[in-house]
Amino acid sequence: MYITDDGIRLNVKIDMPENHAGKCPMVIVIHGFTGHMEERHIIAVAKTLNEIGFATLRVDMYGHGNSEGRFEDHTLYKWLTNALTVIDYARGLDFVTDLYLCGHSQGGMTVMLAGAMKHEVIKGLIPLSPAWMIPEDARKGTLLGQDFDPDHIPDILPAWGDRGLKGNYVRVAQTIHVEEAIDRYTGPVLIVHGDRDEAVPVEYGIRAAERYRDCRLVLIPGDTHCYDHHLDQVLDAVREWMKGR
Ligand code: FER
Repeated sequence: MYITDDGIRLNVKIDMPENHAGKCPMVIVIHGFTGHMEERHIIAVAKTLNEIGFATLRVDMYGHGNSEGRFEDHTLYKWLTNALTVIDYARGLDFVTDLYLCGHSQGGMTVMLAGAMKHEVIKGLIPLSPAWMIPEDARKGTLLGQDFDPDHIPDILPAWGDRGLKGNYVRVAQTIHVEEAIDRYTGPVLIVHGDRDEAVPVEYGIRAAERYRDCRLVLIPGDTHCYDHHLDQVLDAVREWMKGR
């Protein structure tokens, strides 16, 4: 199924909770940079939420998965307007009661920003290994394992694999200040982060958790960016925190 955001078709998938009858809360689940809605950890988190009474809406963001837009053209602004559109779509569904946001990595930073922008209607946030070093790194001139002059950004950065990413991604990222978004969101937050994360230093999960007003932090000992070793512990953390909400 597709939702259209300003002419761009976004692939979305809604999964209802088991034994569903009537209204229920919903969690929007967003993948990371180069990711998509069918990744193992994204599906697993959605399924866990479905098991404890939450509907989920997974979405492929601009330039990712089966959504429109080219990867090289994606920026955090585009992802943010995608998120706002999906939030409004979910709010318009007649079976949806409370609305939560969950995102992994770049999707985690996206829900931190979108949650602040829509704080009146977002009941809780689950940033998983949130990649909120991206704006800071963009200002310093180091992204994707490459260094560049932050005042003379290349037109194209070679991204992971054989993909390129336009310098506009960096220019947009340089304008974003995640600390302000953290301060603006006063609802409950769960952050989960592997302490051997090779892509997003675990210090970012820790720092965000310290700064949020109401945050539970679950560190997964020995685990990686996509939870190769202990995905079950991530799911336990999500289940425990969401149960009873
Ligand atoms: C980077 C490191 C990590 C980066 C992006 C990420 C754009 C995001 C990872 C993810 O979303 O999984 O240098 O540059």
